[in-house]
Amino acid sequence: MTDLEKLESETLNQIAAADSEAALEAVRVGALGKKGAISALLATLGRMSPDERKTQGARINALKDVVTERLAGRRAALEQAALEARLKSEALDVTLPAPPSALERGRLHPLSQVMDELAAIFADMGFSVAEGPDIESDDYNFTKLNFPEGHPAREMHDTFFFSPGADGKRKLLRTHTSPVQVRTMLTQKPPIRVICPGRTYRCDSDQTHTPMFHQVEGLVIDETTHIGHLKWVLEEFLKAFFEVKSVNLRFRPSFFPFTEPSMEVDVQCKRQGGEIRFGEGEDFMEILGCGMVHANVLRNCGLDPDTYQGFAFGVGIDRLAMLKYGMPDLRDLFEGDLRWLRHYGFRALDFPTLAGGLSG
Ligand code: 2NM
Repeated sequence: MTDLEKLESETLNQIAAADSEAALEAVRVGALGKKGAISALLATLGRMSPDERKTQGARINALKDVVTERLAGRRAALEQAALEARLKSEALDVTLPAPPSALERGRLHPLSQVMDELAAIFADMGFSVAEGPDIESDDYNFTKLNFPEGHPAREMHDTFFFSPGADGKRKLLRTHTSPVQVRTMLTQKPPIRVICPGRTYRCDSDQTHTPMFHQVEGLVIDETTHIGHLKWVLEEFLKAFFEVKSVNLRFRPSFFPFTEPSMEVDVQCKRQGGEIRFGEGEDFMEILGCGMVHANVLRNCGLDPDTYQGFAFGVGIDRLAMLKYGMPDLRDLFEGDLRWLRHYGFRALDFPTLAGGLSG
């Protein structure tokens, strides 16, 4: 074997054995680099005779070509192997379920859900939602609503009062959302169709009362609004809310300072094994209060009772939520227990609509 053949077989073996791009580069430098073996051979050509240079030159250049070609081939193979290894190690099983995001894990409180349902139901009947402050004046919470000074109905509300201000008047935490309706009548011209959902406060705490609770009140005022409209609205509301085909309502005469006549409404129901069904059965359950807005209230709010008349109603949202979603204890609603919320909560993006279903 000539020296050239030996150099060729050694170099090609080294190329074949190089197991990384760095090792391959070392082989290239050793053969074709400035001080490489083949470069050294090429440098000897200048000292040869023309004949010798012709034969040796051809051989050395042939060696250089074959080494260059093998280097390129090996480099391509190593790059391909590196790519395959990376694809394998970074492989992603796109059929695996994605971990739930915060948006999917979070839950809406059932009271928020019920308030969204109420907004959807009443929006469908042409009502808008009105809101007002939790801290109210005695005037808006009581006087304008026909609770005379010193009237026993004021005491019945177990009001939380603030200390008197510079004007000697006491602010209070609203005991119902009716002051929002007062504000609505004072600022809007009839026809008025609003619901007023929100927090209300009374100094009362036991199994069925919390000092803060939620109410929705409705108000409709126009020139010919009558008690038949009231009955229809309540029936449609209760059917839509409890997702039943029919409800049977019983109207009992009652008293509220702001309505005349005033009524309490019972809904027919069937109780069995801790479950309540509406629209059937022997029992009646009291569910809301309502009436035709008192002429004094209309006058106090700048409306002429000879032109306008209307109805109003009030419902406890907390009890509505408990009845619909089977929550046994009122106080759990305000505990902030995450385990309870995971059980009773609603998915944030399942917004209730009449067309798509109120409660999934
Ligand atoms: C109820 C029952 C009956 C009511 C009346 C008014 C207003 F502002 F128009 F006078 N708002 N809410 C009302 C009437 C509330 O809750 C049980």
